[in-house]
Amino acid sequence: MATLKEKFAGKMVPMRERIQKILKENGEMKIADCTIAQAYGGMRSVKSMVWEVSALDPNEGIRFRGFTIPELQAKLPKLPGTGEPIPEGLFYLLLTGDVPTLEDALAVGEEWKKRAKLPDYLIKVLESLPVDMHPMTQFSLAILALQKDSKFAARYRAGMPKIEYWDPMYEDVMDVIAKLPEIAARIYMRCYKGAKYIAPDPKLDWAANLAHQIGNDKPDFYDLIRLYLDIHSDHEGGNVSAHTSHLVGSALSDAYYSLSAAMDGLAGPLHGLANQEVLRWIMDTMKDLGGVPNEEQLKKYLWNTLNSGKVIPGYGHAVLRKTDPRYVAQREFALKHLPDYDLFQIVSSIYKVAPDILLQHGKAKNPWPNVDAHSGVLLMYYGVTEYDFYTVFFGVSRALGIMAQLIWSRALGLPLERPKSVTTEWVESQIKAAAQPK
Ligand code: HAX
Repeated sequence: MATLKEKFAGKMVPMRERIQKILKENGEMKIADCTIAQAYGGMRSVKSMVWEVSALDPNEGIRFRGFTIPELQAKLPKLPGTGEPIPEGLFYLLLTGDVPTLEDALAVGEEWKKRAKLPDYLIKVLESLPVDMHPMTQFSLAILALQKDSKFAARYRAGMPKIEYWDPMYEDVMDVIAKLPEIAARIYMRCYKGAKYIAPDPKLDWAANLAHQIGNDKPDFYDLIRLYLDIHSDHEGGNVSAHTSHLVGSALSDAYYSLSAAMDGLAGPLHGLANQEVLRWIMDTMKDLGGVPNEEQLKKYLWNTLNSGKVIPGYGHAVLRKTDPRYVAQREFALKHLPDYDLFQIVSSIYKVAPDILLQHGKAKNPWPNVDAHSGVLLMYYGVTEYDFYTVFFGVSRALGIMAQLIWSRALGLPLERPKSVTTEWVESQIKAAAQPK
């Protein structure tokens, strides 16, 4: 059996040739124009970056290497007696484009276990942080601290040729992904459980070990974390976390810099932090209304949120125009495992009433729920009540997609990202010139 690294190396040369042919024969072909509104409006829909590992369709949602979430749930390897694919297999798919066997996925897991031990200096860094520092800040700092051991940075300094960049990038990516569950768990146990650390269990898979190290060993919770880490892993290249990692990596910053920066973007409330905001919003609703709200009360509360100039967290999307399939996957998990849970009932009631309200409100282009509308309630059900921590789970998962792409970016020799900016004065001059009679 070829190792993941050998498998990737075999894919790299044909892919380089494929892209060189496209650039040589069709490099000047136009694929997009950018309007003034797009330049001011966060570059929505401007096709100006290549991302190999996943693609997002506004109506259908995410496909990982061409596969929808239900297709992946059927095709990717699962451990005997469990319900969801292990993320080790998803990473293999994202990196190589091929569906792994269980043996392939387990080999990735073994590789990660060998690289998982946290260095002493990192533990000291974590122990030095205030426990009331946001978990995402701690997570980003921990990843950044590991940069000290970057193999890419060391080899670059020693004068590595460009053709070799992918190799130490691969090593850094495998090293950092391996360590994320323990970093996350240490932050959780220190902030919320009096620093009662639990050692990783070598018999468990990468996702189950995260659950285990936060002290939650229910088999259904293991499956929830596997599902969670699979579905949050990637969402094409233009979202804030993915684009940040791509941009930072394009300066030949190593995987640690790139991932830490991506986590800073994920920590924004319009992006990954929305998952904690959803829970905060639901808890505030229950507190203000003195219990589980009925649909009429929810409608009123949703209008109050909008009328006070706030967004409804977990709803809307910059690309999607239908219910997010990641929301649907989590809803199906809830229907199977916790159909009567009161917070799930609230999430379902919001799903019934919020889209119509957002349509009447008339601003959001997409009134449907995104991934973050559902994830917190599932975690809450299994006892992870500290919602400030939720985005860290998202970050552990998101590393899989953006780090697989980072290896590809170095393998393909993608250059420094450097779009052109213009001033408003320049925009006005163009408008004026266009209005002149020809
Ligand atoms: N509630 C209220 N207003 C909303 C809204 C929502 N859920 N979604 C969009 N709008 C508003 C926007 O704020 C914007 O208002 P202004 O014109 O006053 O600025 C208007 O509708 C048009 O926005 P849009 O084009 O539909 O959406 P954007 O592409 O600008 O933004 C967001 C996409 C996801 C940021 C947006 O829908 C939002 O703020 N949603 C709530 C936060 C959220 O759930 N974020 C997580 C998104 C998924 C993700 O990245 N997860 O990590």
